[in-house]
Amino acid sequence: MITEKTLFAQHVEKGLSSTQKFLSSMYFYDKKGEALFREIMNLEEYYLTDCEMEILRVQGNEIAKAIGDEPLDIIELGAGDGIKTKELLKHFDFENVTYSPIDISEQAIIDITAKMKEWLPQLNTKGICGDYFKMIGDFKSDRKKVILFLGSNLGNMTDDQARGFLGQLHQVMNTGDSILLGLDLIKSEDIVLPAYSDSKGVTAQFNLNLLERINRELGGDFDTSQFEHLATYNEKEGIAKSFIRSKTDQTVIIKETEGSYSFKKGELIHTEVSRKYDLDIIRKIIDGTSLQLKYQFTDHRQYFTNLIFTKI
Ligand code: AVI
Repeated sequence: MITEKTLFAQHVEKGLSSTQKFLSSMYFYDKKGEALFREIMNLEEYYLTDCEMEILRVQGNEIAKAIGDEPLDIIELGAGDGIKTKELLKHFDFENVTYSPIDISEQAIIDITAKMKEWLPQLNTKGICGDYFKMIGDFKSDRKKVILFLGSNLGNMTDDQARGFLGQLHQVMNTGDSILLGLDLIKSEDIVLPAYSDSKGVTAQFNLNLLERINRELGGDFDTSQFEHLATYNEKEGIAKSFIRSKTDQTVIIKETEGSYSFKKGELIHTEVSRKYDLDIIRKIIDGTSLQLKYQFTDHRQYFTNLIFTKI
């Protein structure tokens, strides 16, 4: 059986043996990483959460109307803490909707289901644990589906990965089903860069936790004080990138991969992309699917957008 641990070990082995070292941001989210991400979402500099919250709070009623008042199954991919989703769900007729958060983590589903039942007791909430596409494909209902993918989570994929993801998603949707996508918009460096390089150093801890996770789970001997967080942003392409930089020449041993990995002073491990969008970029990504952009909502500063696509 291939366990998550061996997949993680294989990934680390591949990423740290490459000429341009990399590790996937997918592995940020262990227990400590999830807690650090919650802290990031509360930072002044991390504008994304506030912007999307404003859209859902101020325009939630219009978004709900745009989605329609027929019986609906609202399915959320990677629901997080549910605070933003609650703002949207409030605007639906609870007699007519069900809410199903889907997550690979059982604990995440237990937590979000319990919270939603406490916040909106009249809403029929049924959490689902498993793989997004399989679970949506297996979802038995003859109602229209609305899939929520908020928080600019799509932005942690390359454009090719995002194309593949939305392509697969549209294949498990029926005609008339919709997606509500939350995306961070391209804007200037003075706004984006501090969001990924905050003054309290929480993002740095979040990034370096990846090395700590390798130490904890794979028997690595990273001295994390000898590495530092680096964030970059290229406004022209609209992509923020995170790296871990080695402060010195050093060698690290990882028991589980049975390997040793050398780092030169200044050498980078690429850990994350956080893509920022405009309508042209997102149109190119959905090109070739039968998803049609129907509505666009933005916050008052036009930093963030929530888009509704319908499968035609
Ligand atoms: C989850 N994701 C959309 C966040 C982002 O903005 O890329 C993760 C994150 N990375 C650093 N700060 C937040």
